[in-house]
Amino acid sequence: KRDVDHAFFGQPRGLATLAFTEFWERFSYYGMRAILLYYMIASLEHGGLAMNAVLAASIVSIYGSLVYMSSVLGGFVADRLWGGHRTVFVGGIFIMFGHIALAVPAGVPALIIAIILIVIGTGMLKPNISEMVGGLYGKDDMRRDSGFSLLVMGINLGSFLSPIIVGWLRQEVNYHLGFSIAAFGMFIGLIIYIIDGNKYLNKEDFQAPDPIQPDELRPLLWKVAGLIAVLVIILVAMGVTGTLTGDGVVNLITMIAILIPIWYFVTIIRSKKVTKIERSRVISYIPLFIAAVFFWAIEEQGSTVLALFAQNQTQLTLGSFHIPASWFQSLNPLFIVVYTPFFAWLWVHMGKKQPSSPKKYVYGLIFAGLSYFAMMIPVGLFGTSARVSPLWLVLSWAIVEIAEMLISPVGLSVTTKLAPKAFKSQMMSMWFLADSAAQAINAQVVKLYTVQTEFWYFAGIGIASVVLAVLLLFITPRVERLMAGVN
Ligand code: LEU
Repeated sequence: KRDVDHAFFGQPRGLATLAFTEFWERFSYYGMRAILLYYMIASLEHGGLAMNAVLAASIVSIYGSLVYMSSVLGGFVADRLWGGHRTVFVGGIFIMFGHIALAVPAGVPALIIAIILIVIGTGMLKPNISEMVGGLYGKDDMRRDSGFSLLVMGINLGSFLSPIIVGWLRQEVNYHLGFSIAAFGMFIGLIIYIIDGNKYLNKEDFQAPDPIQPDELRPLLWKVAGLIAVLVIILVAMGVTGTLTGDGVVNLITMIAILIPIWYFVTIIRSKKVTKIERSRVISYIPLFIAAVFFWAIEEQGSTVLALFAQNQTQLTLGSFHIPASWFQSLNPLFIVVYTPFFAWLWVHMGKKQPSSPKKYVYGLIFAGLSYFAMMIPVGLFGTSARVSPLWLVLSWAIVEIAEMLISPVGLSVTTKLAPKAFKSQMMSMWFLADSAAQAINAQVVKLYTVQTEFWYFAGIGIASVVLAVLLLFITPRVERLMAGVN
């Protein structure tokens, strides 16, 4: 009999199933995202929607914010209704139909439907894939960290390949063929998931770990009804006051994305189910959360601000070859794939002498700031009307991805370690909520970005990041104490 528990690079065979599904999901997400901004701002005769660039960048940000905000919903459905297996499957179907909506040339209505479907679908799929990967390993299984590294490799291989393929197709044919390849990617992911899933996934993933009890149903429905009522009242009020515009909705979502994590923190810290030490750990997580928000804000601007820079201010012709601007989106995952083995080696090599998690965050914020300082150089040297070498963008991404290595895997692991027993999945959501809040803030911040303000835009955000790093460094000893034994 084959040893299913060690069949994939010495890892459980289920890891391959989950990593491949996630590969295709990220392929579709980042492929679509690589051309979405360009689709919105391209003129009608070039097959676009002829939107203003700032509004388009704002919408891309708010879309990203919602995609990670909905992980809260996905966690709830898996924990309390369906279990992870079914939730992921249904999520994948939503995502696929979202991309199909964009594959048909139906303008803004199709865009809105696609965004809604992909937001719901990704929320159901992505956090539960991570959760199920964690579930493949026993508590003391030493393979756990390398299992997650392989998942990250899958994510980034998908994110790397898709802007190249999807971006090339949009350049050579049109946007809609690009979007349909994204749909096709998710379709392949689902097929693999169905064929393999039944055989190799944990039996526990086939039912909800904490199903809703009949007596909980009523209060829950009331809560949901209340939330919907509040939302409707707000929307009506916006309609009456004439603020129910694209911009108004963006502002509303920004506020919600900032309020949700605050509400989570308050609920967890005040809960009676949390012990004293656990509470101290959650408090130590607040500055780390803020730092993560700041880092993701810079990182996620790669697909808005830097994407605009790639299209408008970068030399894209190499002889007779025209580089699709969307190809720059592959730099982020490319550097992750290249750096990950080095950092894995580095932490093992440094062993106990390696910096604590808060210190790694400090260094991460400094590199994030440096990546924006790097963008000031070409703008300062050549002005904003010149087209500069693509290598400046390569340099900026090479630097920001060092930051990602210091914050993303570290943050994921410290989030789970600082989680109180009673709030494990909420803390997991918190990790995605950091990115969600970041992109919600970006939806506002990108409004300051114009070609005229560009130099100071990069300067301001870069300096802010370094200042935040210094502040975090100052309170690091206190944060470490609050972490109570976790490092
Ligand atoms: N680049 C990451 C991913 O696609 C972002 C996430 C951790 C918010 O998985």
